[in-house]
Amino acid sequence: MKRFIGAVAIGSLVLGVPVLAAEIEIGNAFLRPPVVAGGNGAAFFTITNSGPADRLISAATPVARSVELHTHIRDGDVMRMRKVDSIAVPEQGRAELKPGGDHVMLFGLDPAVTAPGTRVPLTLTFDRAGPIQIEVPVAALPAAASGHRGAMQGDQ
Ligand SMILES: [Cu+2]
Repeated sequence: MKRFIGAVAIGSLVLGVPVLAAEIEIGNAFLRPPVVAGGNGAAFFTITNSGPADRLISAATPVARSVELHTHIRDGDVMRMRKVDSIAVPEQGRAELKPGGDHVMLFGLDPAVTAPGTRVPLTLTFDRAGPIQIEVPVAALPAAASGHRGAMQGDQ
């Protein structure tokens, strides 16, 4: 396995493209649209890593005012969102971004891309694997969407 990874790394240098990204796979992606037009959305997905430990260090999209990596922390009885510098992806493991946990926060999402099924372009940049371009389909808002965290956590 180590020899295989070495070969991939050399290929990446020669080609000058992020061949290493093949070690990172993104699945189960969905975007929870803002409750209010022009508000904030959140993207969730599973990162599967077949290579060495890596970190998601940034995310970007042309259709939001700004994008941050977030997690939830417990503050007394309340779960609060916090910006984080990176989201760790273990070696030969996975990281799950899901409601109530880590997520990609999209501030001021363009109302033109919030209809269910719309595919929102998102560039994920990994410390080791480099940038990976994905498209995240917009999910329907949960019927009881009202900003309550309990409702959001049930929305998988
Ligand atoms: Cu957030």
